Amino acid sequence: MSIDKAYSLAKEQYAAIGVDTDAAIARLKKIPVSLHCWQGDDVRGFENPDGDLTGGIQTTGNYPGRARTIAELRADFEKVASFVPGKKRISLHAIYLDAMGEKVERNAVQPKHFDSWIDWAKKIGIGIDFNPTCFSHPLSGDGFTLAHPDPAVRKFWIEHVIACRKIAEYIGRKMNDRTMNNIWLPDGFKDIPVDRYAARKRMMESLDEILAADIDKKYCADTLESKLFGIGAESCTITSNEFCICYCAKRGIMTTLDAGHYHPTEVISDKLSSVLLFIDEVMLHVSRPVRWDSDHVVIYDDELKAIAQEIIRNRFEDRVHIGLDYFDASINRIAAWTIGARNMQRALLTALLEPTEALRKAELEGDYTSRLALLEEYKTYPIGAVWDEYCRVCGVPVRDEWLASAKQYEKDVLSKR
Ligand code: RNT
Ligand code: ZN
Repeated sequence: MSIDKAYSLAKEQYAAIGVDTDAAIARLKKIPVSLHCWQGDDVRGFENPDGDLTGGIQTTGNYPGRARTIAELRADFEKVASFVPGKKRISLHAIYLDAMGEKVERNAVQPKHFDSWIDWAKKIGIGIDFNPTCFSHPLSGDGFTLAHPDPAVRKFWIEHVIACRKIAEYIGRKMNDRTMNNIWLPDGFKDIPVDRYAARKRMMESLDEILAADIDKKYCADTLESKLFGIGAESCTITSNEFCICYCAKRGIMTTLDAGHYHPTEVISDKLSSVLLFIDEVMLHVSRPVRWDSDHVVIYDDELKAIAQEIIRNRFEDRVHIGLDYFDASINRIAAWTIGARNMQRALLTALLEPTEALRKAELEGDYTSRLALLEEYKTYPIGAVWDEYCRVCGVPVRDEWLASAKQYEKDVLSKR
């Protein structure tokens, strides 16, 4: 059946429960999703592409064809962008700098190292977000950066993160946009520490020093990402959930909720409504933890749908900034990127096709029977037909058409690397 025909039937079916599918599509088109650059090259970056990934995070797999240069990563990203509907941003890490052949120390990274990224992003019509890189470096080798007991090491990382705030501000100004500056620290103890308080106090003081730098908040929004544990930091992670939530609420900055950074039965979909009562804006790292922070490709599962529902039901799209964070090196990376990004969009659309007010009313009236019955029935409404129409109007491949194109790109480009 043609997309048109299926869409008009779906439109009718949704109209019967009070859902305007055209309005849903129009609203979805405005919600940006920040695609993480690091799916393209296994978090290596261009500072030292042959160096080891450290900081307690790991990519697994050695599928051929990863991007080895800035040009390759940009070409790959453009391919992905052509497969993913909706408004897109790219989330860059400091190690993805364009050093123009020079060796640039982390604490000396400058706005000019991102000029070529800005030009490219403008050209392809996407926004940019930023991340300091406090890992994969000799001075983070013993597992500590901003909370390091040695003041000289702390100073180095404080300088790096301040440099990154300036870069984010510069990008925001150049692009007439607000760039998220997402700060994640790997700091933690492998084994049981004696003085957790002192380490966390050092972290707090370093962050305070970083935030004291004069940066225009109009262009740069700082956000701090917590974590439960990392490989090699199993016994105590300094920037734990409690640390970050308290810090961000008290200091008035954003916080980042990464779907893989909590105990296995905790979900970030349940955290948003609490956090947003006390913190103005939140960044998400949408990921898929499998038993641990494994960063599997995001699939269209219950938690992804629940995250989208929390945003859409409460009209939080201006307060919740959606970013993706996963890295799978065991399958075609372009496909991995695309699958997760399309799923994020698909989940948002699914949430937009819900007659929320009617469900809310049932809940308020204590009619939990209707609430459950209807939620289950709506699951098999013709979401796919609306999704196909959305892809069509966005000018991206419909259904699995993108896969053949990704395979062709693999044959023509990736396999030759
Ligand atoms: C690590 C954090 C962090 C990184 C990226 C590369 O556990 O999730 O966000 O994945 O910054
Ligand atoms: Zn993350």
